[in-house]
Amino acid sequence: MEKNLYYFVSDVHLGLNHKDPVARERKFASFLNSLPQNTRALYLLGDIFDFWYEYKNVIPRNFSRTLGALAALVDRGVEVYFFNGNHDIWTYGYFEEELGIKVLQQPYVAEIEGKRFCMGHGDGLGEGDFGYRLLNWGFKNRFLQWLFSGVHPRWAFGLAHLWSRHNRLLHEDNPWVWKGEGERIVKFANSFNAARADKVDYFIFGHFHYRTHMKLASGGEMFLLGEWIHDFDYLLFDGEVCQSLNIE
Ligand SMILES: [Mn+2]
Repeated sequence: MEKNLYYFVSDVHLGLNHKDPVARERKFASFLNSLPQNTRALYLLGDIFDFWYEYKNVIPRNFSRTLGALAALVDRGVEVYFFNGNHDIWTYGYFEEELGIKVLQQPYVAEIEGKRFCMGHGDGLGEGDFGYRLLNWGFKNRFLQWLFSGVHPRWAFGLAHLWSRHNRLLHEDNPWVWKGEGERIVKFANSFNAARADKVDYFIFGHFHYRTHMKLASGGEMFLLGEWIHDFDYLLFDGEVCQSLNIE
């Protein structure tokens, strides 16, 4: 019997003005279009869009091929799941209602082919980082969102792109270094597993733009996904093993 396939991808940052954004989107859309017939599910683990903001009757331009490919996957019976990343927090029903995608909240535990997965974008999990939490609270606050939705898109999108660029420059000035066991996400996964009887086999997160795989002290393994700005990374689970892969 043919195996069921499960794909995980994050941090495509569509729309980010880096090199050739149009070519990047086409590459992502053709990846989606190329998923084999035995694909059961696709998990989009956040920051697929560098900025997504939808209004009651309007969605952002530039992503037609991606949205079309996602709709086609849903229509052929693939389950598509979407986690909001810190760049695409602001989804208000379009993905569910028009595309048939299920929007999930992290940390989300799912049983897949007898293995237990814990998934999410990975931002803000674990303890600490007060500044980040405060910003995140503001971003997720319904009243502030309502105020923001009254800002003309010319200003709203202008502001968002400035913010995203600032984020990136910050990273470039002060290169981030993976701290291994000491990293907040690793501590989160370890305490998550230590606290439960039904242990998670695989923790899968995005956000860090750092592809890695590690065995956890508390049992289970963690995979962090890479990104689609310089590399084109994804993870495949075939019912038995998880593999980090990338497209040339
Ligand atoms: Mn992120």
